[in-house]
Amino acid sequence: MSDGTASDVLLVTSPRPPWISPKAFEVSENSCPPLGLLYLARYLENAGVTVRVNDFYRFGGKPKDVIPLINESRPKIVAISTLTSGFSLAKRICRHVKENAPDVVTVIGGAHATALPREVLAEPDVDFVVRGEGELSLEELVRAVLEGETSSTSLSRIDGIGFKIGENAVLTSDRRLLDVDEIPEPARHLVPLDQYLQAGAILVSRGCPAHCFFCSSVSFNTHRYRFRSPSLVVSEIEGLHRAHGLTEFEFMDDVITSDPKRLRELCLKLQGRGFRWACQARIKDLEDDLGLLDAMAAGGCAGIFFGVEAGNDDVLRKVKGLTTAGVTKVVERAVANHLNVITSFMIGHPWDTRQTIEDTFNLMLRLRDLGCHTPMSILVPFPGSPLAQAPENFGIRIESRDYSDYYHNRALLTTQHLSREELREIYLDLLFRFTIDQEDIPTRQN
Ligand code: B12
Ligand code: SF4
Repeated sequence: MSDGTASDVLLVTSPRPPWISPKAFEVSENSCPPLGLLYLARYLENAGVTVRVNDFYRFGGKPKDVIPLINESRPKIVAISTLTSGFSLAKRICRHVKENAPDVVTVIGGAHATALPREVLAEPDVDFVVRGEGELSLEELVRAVLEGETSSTSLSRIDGIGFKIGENAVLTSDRRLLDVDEIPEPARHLVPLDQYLQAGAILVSRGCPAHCFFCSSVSFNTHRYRFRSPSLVVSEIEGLHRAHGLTEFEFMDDVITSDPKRLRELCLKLQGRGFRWACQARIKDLEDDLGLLDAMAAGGCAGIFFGVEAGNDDVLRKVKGLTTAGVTKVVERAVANHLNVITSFMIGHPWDTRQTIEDTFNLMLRLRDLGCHTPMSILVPFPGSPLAQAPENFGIRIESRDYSDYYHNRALLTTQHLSREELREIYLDLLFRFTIDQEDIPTRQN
């Protein structure tokens, strides 16, 4: 990861918050190569730019650990990937960069910068943000910086970025979404792949067509779902198998089931190859197409993650357009196909009362009896989601703007029915009742 040679661009992930135990990274879900950064790195390398990647999130470290890295590789640009919860640490990385190498340009990209570009640019040590898919935007920005073409006129021509003129933030036009079949494979050689438990992490698609009120996916993909050509996916899988001996893969997509035709084609191509894979899927896509689950199982699917989110029919309909009967039907078929099923739940929806949460708990128990893992979390108002953009439309008050608290086990909201304190108390009570005979900690959202 750190070979000590000079590089034009240093790409880093924001470190994990100090309160997360290193043990959490011994769990496979938390040990995934930073695909977003590796896609960016591939574009930069293809453009002749030298790049170094440091994954603080996976391998630990503090914001100040960027200092030896910049001393060693003397980059012109330090670019940081962060989600909302890592933003305060990303800011501190920028501060250390500016204190130690004031001429180095700082860039922040990822979900948080996409949702709140002006807020991120208001930080004195942040020079640029990149909004949405970053491959082309970063490549053009890096070229402009390396060639000294950083007048506001030149920068304004680069879509998908934000920069400052004096105190004012300027956002350029949105970047058009990429053709997913033209995106080269991530530059996995820039990280020690064998040190990730999910070394076989791969993206089959980008985007999600759904409209969940709590999800920030829309700020990225404007509901456009783009499934890669199955033959390209297979060739990436074969490449990973040849180079690293991998036979187990994790499809990291928001959802994998929203283009059933392409998914069936992919499953057919993978059938009988001996590869096993896990993915996230939408129950809505499968409700009327249970055969897709059979095709997935035949194609090597061994694990499936569903964001069910609620167990009361009224709430479930508002949150996901689903019924508990529909959920059970799909889950039963997945179980019948011997898939390892994770059904994830949230409490604290705008319509949740103590009684509907009890219904959620009961559905969790029923699904557990079917053999599912059932993690549970509290609704978090992630920036960029419809909920965060207009909480009043949902009768919600956001009680904390401390983004380092934006994790799924934190109570951050007061709803029309439940206070923040009540939500926290109910959550702990449910966890206690649930974990008496089973430990389940939420790690992923869908
Ligand atoms: C896989 C995944 C994980 C994995 C692995 C993450 C990893 N190593 O990349 C794990 C399980 C660890 C994980 C954990 C969490 N995740 Co997660 N995760 C995802 C998921 C499903 C896919 C990520 C991915 O690979 N995307 C594909 C790549 C190509 O996109 P990308 O990473 O966003 O990168 C592109 C752009 O963002 C941009 N970009 C990104 N970084 C940078 C940096 C620079 C400098 C530039 C220029 C551009 C740029 O360019 C990239 C290429 O186009 C996303 C949903 C999604 N579709 O993104 C949620 C998502 C990112 N996760 C989310 C959340 C909330 C979490 C957790 C907080 C959950 C929790 N436990 O409470 C944790 C926090 C982890 C952390 N780092 O702090 C939210 C983020 C919301 C937010 N505003 O913070 C998302 C968007 C899901 C959602 N819809 O709500 N996650
Ligand atoms: S929560 Fe999942 S299904 Fe809903 S919009 Fe987000 S990615 Fe799509």
